[in-house]
Amino acid sequence: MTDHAPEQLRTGNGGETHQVADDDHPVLTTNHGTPISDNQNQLKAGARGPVLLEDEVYREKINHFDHERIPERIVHARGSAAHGYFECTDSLADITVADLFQKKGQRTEVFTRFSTVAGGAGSIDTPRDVRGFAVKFYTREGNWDLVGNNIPVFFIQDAIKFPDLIHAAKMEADRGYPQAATAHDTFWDFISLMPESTHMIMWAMSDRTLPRTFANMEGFGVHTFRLINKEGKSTFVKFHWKPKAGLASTIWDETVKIAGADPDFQRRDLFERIERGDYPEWELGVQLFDEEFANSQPYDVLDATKIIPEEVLPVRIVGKMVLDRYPDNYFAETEQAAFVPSHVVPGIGFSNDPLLQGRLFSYTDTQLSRLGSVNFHQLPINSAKGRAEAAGCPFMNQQRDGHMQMAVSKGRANYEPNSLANVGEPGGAREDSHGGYKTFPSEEQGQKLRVRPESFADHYSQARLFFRSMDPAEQAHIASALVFELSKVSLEHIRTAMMANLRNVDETLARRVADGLAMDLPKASKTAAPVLDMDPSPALRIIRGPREKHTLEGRTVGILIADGTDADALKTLKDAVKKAGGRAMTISPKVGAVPLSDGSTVKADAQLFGQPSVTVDACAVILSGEATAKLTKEGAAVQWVMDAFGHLKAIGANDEAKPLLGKAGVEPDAGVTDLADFVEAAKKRYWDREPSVRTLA
Ligand code: HDE
Repeated sequence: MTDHAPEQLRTGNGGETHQVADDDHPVLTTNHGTPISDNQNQLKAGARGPVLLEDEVYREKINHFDHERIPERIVHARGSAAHGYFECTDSLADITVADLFQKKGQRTEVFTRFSTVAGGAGSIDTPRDVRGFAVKFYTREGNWDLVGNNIPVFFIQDAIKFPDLIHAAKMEADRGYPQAATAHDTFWDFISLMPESTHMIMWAMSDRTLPRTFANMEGFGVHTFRLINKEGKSTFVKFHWKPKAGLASTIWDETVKIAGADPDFQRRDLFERIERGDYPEWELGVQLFDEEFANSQPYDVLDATKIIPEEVLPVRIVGKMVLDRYPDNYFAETEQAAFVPSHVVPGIGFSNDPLLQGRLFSYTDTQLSRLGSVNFHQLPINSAKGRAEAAGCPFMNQQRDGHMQMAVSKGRANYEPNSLANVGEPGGAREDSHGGYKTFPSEEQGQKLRVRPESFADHYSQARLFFRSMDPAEQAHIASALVFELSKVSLEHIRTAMMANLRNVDETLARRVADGLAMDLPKASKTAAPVLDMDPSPALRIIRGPREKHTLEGRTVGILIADGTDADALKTLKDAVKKAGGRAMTISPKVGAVPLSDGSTVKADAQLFGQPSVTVDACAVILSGEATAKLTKEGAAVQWVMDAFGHLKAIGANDEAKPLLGKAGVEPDAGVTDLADFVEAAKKRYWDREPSVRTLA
């Protein structure tokens, strides 16, 4: 043995390649910088001997690996994020001193994380769930975290109920399921006993919780915040994000199938959009109001279960956000990002909303157990970018030490006031009574009480407002979602209690759901305040609403091809899709090389069995007669077309392919076209088709 070359000994008998450092490959080192001579074998006492404890190279490597996972977020565990910028498009300098809103054209870096709420980090992208919409603005005056959702209201009014809500929503305590789903007893038990959640339930059962992609979602700050100007005047504000790509959702059946076909559907979409330069973009809007307006509304603006309808108070657009860079490393950035709503900057303040006030404590606390250190602000993704006059020095204070301290603070002075710190040393930092953060000095007085204000008592008027503002197709989706979710509730009394609450929202809704469940309607539950008939707000619609966009921009057209597909027809269609701003994806039973009619071959972008039509926005079929005959006997091809029809998508086909459409049960309507009319037709879904393909409640 001893006369073997050392290389052979190291790589063992598997013949693995032993790669060594050279001019192109730097030397591998331990975390402490020691060069490593062998990354293939543990240190042993003899070639076949026991492993030695002194092997620091192995111990460091495995020790680090053992701790590669950190506790996932207790809520919003599954998330995807991107970097980008915010640009001020309309100055708010008269309303706030916040640096990012001062000048038109001024840009501020952002990091934005989207998430689901209930599922674990490894769960699917597309459950029926609220989506988190958290934006970290790295302003020159510190970081501002606007930690919102894609729904403008919340389930509860007081933060003390949050652990109860989340325990009820997540998998059940004894059986450990269902994952990422609200269709189970404990969720509906809690909801049925918390009438304040009814408005949010209308949103949760609507298409809002089935967004097509992140780029198709609105975002909301939810709470009332304050903006504060130079004179110290406060203006109340609600924040809105409006997607440039327009609002778009999926059909429930489609969502369920996406979950199986591609659990990472939305994460992949975000990555691929950015890769191809199709950057997701939102406008930032504000609803600005004063105390007088607040007092004139039939609800309390401090109650996070209420909206201010856009028709009552328009949204003023003040900026835009563009996400143009995917993180380099998922863990370092997306996972370690810490969003903290109490992180605001001069010019932005809080209202007394008891849900917001409770959040101001929770988020820093949660980072301590998740990221494990009071120094979580030093991680690059969380680190402030620094004040304009001290670029490169993101924070300055006398705080010291703690787990994972990254900074090497110089000087003796770690207290303030002091007379010892030299210029430039953090110990020399002092307060700024002019430019420093100032809390708005609102007048507060009253007894110390645990009480809900009377003005929070109306739990149904806005639930009714939401339901009655919906398009008939959306109302049918809400009723059907309630039937589905309540049909998964096994305890009769929970369903009955829910139905009693629904009667206060809208009698027709309650009747439709009761019919769908084949149950009698119970008596309506008692309300704590009269239920009002507020004016409907069409701005709340997705379907046939003001923000449903008919476009191919940012959307994908799947083109089913096979051996013998007409080369000209394929080229013409691909060009037309591209010209309309869309992405053409060829899908074929075999991907490697598809021979076309003119003798050329083309590589398909995806294989039929792995790319069901739920993953694309519109479907074209270009097949030869021979291929059509084969594919009418191929379940995946028939299902591809059948699902496209059932999910109300446009379907375009050449004449030879039409038998496949016939086999899939496609009936003629405005969305079923020849190839020539297809691109125009592909810009929308065909809601009128729905009653012919499924029975809705
Ligand atoms: Fe959160 N929430 N939340 N939440 N929340 C967290 O913080 C909490 C609420 C929201 O991408 C946690 O870092 C309480 C409303 C988003 O990392 C935790 C209450 C809204 C994210 C927490 C609420 C949100 C979180 C878990 C009741 C919309 C993900 C991990 C008062 C306005 C941010 C973490 C990201 C995350 C607490 C309610 C949005 C436990 C106590 C309302 C988008 O601190």
